[in-house]
Amino acid sequence: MVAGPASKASVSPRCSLNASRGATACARGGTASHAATPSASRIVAGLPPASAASSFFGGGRRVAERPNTRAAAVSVTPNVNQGQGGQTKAGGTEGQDVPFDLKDHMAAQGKFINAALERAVPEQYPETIHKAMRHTLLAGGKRIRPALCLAAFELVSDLSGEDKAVRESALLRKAMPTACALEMIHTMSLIHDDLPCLDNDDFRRGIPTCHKLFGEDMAILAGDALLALAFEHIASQTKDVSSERVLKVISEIGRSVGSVGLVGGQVVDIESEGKAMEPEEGLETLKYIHEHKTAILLEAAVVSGAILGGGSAEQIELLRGYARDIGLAFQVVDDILDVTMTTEQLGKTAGKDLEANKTTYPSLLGLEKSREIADELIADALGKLSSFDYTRALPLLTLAKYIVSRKS
Ligand code: GRG
Repeated sequence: MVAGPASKASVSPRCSLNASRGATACARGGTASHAATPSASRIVAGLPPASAASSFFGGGRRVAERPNTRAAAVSVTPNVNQGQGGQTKAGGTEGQDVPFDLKDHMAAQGKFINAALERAVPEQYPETIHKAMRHTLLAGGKRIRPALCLAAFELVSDLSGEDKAVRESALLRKAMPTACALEMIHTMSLIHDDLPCLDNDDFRRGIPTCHKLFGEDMAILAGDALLALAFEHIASQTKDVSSERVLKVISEIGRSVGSVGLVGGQVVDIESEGKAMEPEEGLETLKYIHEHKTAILLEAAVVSGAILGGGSAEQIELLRGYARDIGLAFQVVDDILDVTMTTEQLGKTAGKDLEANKTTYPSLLGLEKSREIADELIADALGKLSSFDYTRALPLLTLAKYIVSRKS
């Protein structure tokens, strides 16, 4: 742990986007310092940092080394109470008492997703590119996007009465190809984001970044190949879902990735660096960046799951609203973690935003206000689930909680 108390890490709003890169006049997160980067020799040797990659689920390459993530109680959880060890006792709107253990649920989903990803990207000729594609993909991320897709699918398609084998078979045929595609797209965006021309990062998910091990040429190509495979995988591997629904999913995800999605968010991020803006404009710009770089893929994940599961138009729109809220909250929390956690805790370089003098929620509004915003967004998200069956909505309800309470 690094940073001092919240108040110390808050930064005057006036400093925001008016500060150009490298300018020192603005307060830069008070005393928030960055924890030790893992030793260069470990990275060069291809070894993970001592307490390596973040993975919520288990099952990834390094997961066993990092079982530190537990859904902790948060302040904004109508109907959902977090018990010991991550167990949720759901009072429920009808006064039911439904035990739900997010940690167990995620561990099971994580194994399920990781096995599918392993099958989707086999080692084959040409070996180098497939090794590079698998390197970051199978390094054990939290798998939030595929988990959201599967959870939304299960919420709208009633599988709750089915036994495990029937349930898993339906998920594998209908939703898992899209869940895997979302993780491929997310991973390719991380690989490209880490390149020297963008964020220039040396490690990700607790292991060296793709370009560090395979070179920039292979990292660019690995990202490109993952992006292409993602769409091919949805089109060729989804079974027993109408072509119309599959096309809708491909369109939804395509939009979320392109120039008005992830790429657009990244472009505005690059162009706003060091640009002088009034605080209000700065906050608007930051919201645009977060909504497009981060929230939009979470939205695509939830909406795709709901489309594949046959959700009604009304259900899909409610779930879209839920996803937008948790997506923005996710990035606000990411900004907070950047200044409050260590490199080892995060599995990626901590303090990058501060170092690059980037505008973030904490730098604009301070840590306390940023936490409040994240809590409010999650409360809004939970509200949008209120018309769904409570028990079946538990994975999405608790995932929302996890997003604000996560530590990596
Ligand atoms: C998508 C075509 C295309 C290009 C990419 C580089 C780029 C354009 C966009 C940057 C997107 C980016 C890296 C956004 C940050 C999103 C974010 C919060 C990542 C961290 O997600 P976690 O915490 O990570 O879920 P893990 O490792 O657990 O999966």
